[in-house]
Amino acid sequence: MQPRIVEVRENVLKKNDLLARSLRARFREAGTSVLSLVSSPGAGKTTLLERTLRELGLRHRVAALVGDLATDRDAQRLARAGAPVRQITTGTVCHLEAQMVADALDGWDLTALDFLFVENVGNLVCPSSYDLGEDLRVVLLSVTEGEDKPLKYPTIYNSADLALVTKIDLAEAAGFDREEARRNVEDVRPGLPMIECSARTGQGLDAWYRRLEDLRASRRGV
Ligand SMILES: Nc1nc2c(ncn2[C@@H]2O[C@H](COP(=O)(O)OP(=O)(O)OP(=O)(O)O)[C@@H](O)[C@H]2O)c(=O)[nH]1
Ligand SMILES: [Mg+2]
Repeated sequence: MQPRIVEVRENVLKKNDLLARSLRARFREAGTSVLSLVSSPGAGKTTLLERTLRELGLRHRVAALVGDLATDRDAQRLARAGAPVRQITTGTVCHLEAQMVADALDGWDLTALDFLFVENVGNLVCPSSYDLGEDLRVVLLSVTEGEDKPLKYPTIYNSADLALVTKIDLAEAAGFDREEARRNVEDVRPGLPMIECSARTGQGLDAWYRRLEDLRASRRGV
């Protein structure tokens, strides 16, 4: 039985990869920069996005998709920023798949969007295997989770393009060792860019916005 299970899994992933590829082509053609956010539950994805949609939304046309097993609570929070937002409810599935993103985009004019943010289900394991057609995959590590998470969940770091150390305002209270966290990320994914930030105080968000502007500029070929 074992080889058969592997076969089915490979087919599912292959199907996802093909769909992700066509999504990526669609985003490129429309000129939309797409970022996905992955992290353990509660690392601060929605809080960062609430602020990003509000602040980046002053200069760019922004929207978001958000995945959760249940409820549209995150979508409601994000919608308060005034941007178009859709919730993807996955039921028992612990990650987003390209098909779910494609379905959620139904009826949206991508050419009217500069940035699309996709908040994945809070999970450090499953989302790593599923390409969503994004330009940039951002992994969040909050200071309250412990510095060892990159060592314990390397695949998500290997699939990411940028790491955000979030809730940096709590670093001292949590006894968070920044250098150790940096070393651990470097061990599993040498050269992965890292930004320390707080969506609460705004610390470090200038570097986050600069990265987003750079992504946009590279899309326009500037
Ligand atoms: N002090 C502090 N708290 C934060 C910060 N960002 C988020 N939080 C808090 O952390 C908790 C979880 O934040 P969320 O933004 O809901 O986290 P999430 O990653 O979207 O969670 P899931 O969608 O459930 O995976 C909330 O109570 C936030 O107020 C931050 O920068 N500083
Ligand atoms: Mg959330």
